[in-house]
Amino acid sequence: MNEVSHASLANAIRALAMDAVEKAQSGHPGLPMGAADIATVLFTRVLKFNAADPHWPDRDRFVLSAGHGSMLLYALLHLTGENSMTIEEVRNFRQYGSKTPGHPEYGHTPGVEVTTGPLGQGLATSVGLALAERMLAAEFGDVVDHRTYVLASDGDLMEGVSQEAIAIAGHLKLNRLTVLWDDNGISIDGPLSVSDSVDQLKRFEACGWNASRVDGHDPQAILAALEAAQNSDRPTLIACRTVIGFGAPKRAGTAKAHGEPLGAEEMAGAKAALGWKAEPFEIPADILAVWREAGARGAKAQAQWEAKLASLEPAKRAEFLRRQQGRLPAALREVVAAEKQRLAASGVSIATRKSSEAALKILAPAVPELLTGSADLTGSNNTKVEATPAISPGNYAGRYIHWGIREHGMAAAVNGVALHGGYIPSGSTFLAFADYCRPALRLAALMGIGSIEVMTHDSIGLGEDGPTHQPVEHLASLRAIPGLLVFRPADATEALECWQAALEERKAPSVLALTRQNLPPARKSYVEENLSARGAYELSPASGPAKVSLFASGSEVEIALAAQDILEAEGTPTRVVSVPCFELFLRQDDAARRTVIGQAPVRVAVEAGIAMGWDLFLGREGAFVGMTGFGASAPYKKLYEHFGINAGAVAQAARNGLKGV
Ligand SMILES: Cc1ncc(C[n+]2csc(CCOP(=O)(O)OP(=O)(O)O)c2C)c(N)n1
Ligand SMILES: [Mg+2]
Repeated sequence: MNEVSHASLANAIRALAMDAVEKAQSGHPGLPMGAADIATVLFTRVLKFNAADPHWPDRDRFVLSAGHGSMLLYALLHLTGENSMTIEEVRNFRQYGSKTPGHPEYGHTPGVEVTTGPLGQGLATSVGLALAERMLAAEFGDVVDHRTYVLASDGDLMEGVSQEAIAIAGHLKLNRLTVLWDDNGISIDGPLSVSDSVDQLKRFEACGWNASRVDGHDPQAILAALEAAQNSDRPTLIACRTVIGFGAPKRAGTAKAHGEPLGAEEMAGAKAALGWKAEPFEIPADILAVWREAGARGAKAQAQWEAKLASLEPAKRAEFLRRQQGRLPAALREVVAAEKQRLAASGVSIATRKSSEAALKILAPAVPELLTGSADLTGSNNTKVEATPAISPGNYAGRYIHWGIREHGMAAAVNGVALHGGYIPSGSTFLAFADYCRPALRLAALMGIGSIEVMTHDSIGLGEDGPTHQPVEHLASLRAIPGLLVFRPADATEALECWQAALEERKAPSVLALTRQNLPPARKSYVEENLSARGAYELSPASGPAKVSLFASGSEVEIALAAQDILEAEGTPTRVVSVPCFELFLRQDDAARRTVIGQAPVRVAVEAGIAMGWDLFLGREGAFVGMTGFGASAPYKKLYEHFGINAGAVAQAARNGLKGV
């Protein structure tokens, strides 16, 4: 039946993009018009997908890293027949509540694999998608057998995170990852030559990739390059030379095509040049039919895959499905309960990075989907345990990833692994370098995915390495990201509970902030409930109706408990509230929150960080003991004294408060 030309298929994308941007009077027509030929070849000839089931686990992943070109993706979803992407949705481009927001949003629009828009993130996240596919295949065999395709723009390749991403992908030989570069030589400020002269092919080759250049408007050349990529032993870059705004008489090939509506005249000129005669938002039936056929092509492959899945040995199939569906193993709660009972009796002082390692020794065998890794700080982050052997290039049977010194690339790839399904991925670094991960953490929170980052050396308590390495504003700045769970456990029991809470929370990312220095046990008796999962709870009650409430997280809980002893000895009934996670506390209902905050007239919080955010517990009257500037290089006990973060200071702050009562 295929009498419809390639050009007509591609022009359908161009027309929808022009129409939608024009109607919204906002958006980016240049990329969809320029990359329409690439996308048409990929979706009609190569990509394994079934538009009727965008969640089919063995589909190829397509990531539009250049999220500003969102209309390309929405046009593809509509044309191939993804159910929810009706023409109405396309008409409502960028309007409130539509499935067609300004940039593609995962979880909002079926068929969007990754939220993109911040340039570079999509590309870096795709490394995790491609890695998860190889690792899952190593575990489950050819029931996992798909590829990852990325459409990246100049901006994606200029962003620093792209270097981390392509370096680790090349090193790991992720040969099922293919990047199609929309090589149009244009960015917002004009020709790329105003700001860039990198030889991208050489750059990718130097990172262990195949790289070739094709005419991005020649379907045969694009297809040949995509086919060559299928047989590669390394990841592939295909530089597709394109003209931004292809077809627009005046704006094609210029920055003017990038991010504004073409206007009636230019649009009419473009449609005339392309030979597109249909009304706005109308796709001629013969053209739509071919697109829908492409969208349905994967149904057969999916049926074959279902048969393959059915023929798996039953226990393996059940495990595969459990992992795909994100259901945790029943063993998790059992091992946590047993370990908590052991810890309640143990009484040892230990750094929370070490108690996190101890937790992993229990959790990793019980939760086989848990992956760990580190950005070259394995011995400091304590995230590698016996049950998590490292993967290596070409050998993906393992559960630990040496990311190298690439925190941003790690955090983005961890998101990709989480998005892929089948794993609960975690990375690790020092908390001071959370800033290097921040764009990916923010996207994880926005996407609502359960990535985990272990961040050790969480305060001046790390000591001698000094202020470059001592987090001060980091806890506050991470807590500022909506939905991100920032855990700061106070002892071994809380560390285990925080790990459990992070594992059980599959719709929000978590950061576990852990100490370098030893901490005594704060919890001395066994409670079955995960108290840390409440976010805050009364750890130590007052001897009578409390006059003072002390709030603390992590290593400063010890200080709060010592201050409580001082105040109680002076006859002031004082309680201590441990605050392992603000965000989970905020999820409690009003009454529960009020109970934890309590009625005591004086409130003091202590944390070896800045005060920002603690008003949640302190209100306007409370006092804060913490940091107001950067740390210093010295043994940590000296630093706590120097910066006045100690039991005496907390007790004094309480006494000062009591004077005013
Ligand atoms: C991290 C980040 N910085 C800046 C932007 C704003 N921005 C959107 S597109 C773009 C560059 C456009 O050039 P290119 O990536 O080549 O896309 P094209 O214009 O070719 O479609 C910029 C700076 C962004 N989306 N993300
Ligand atoms: Mg460009």
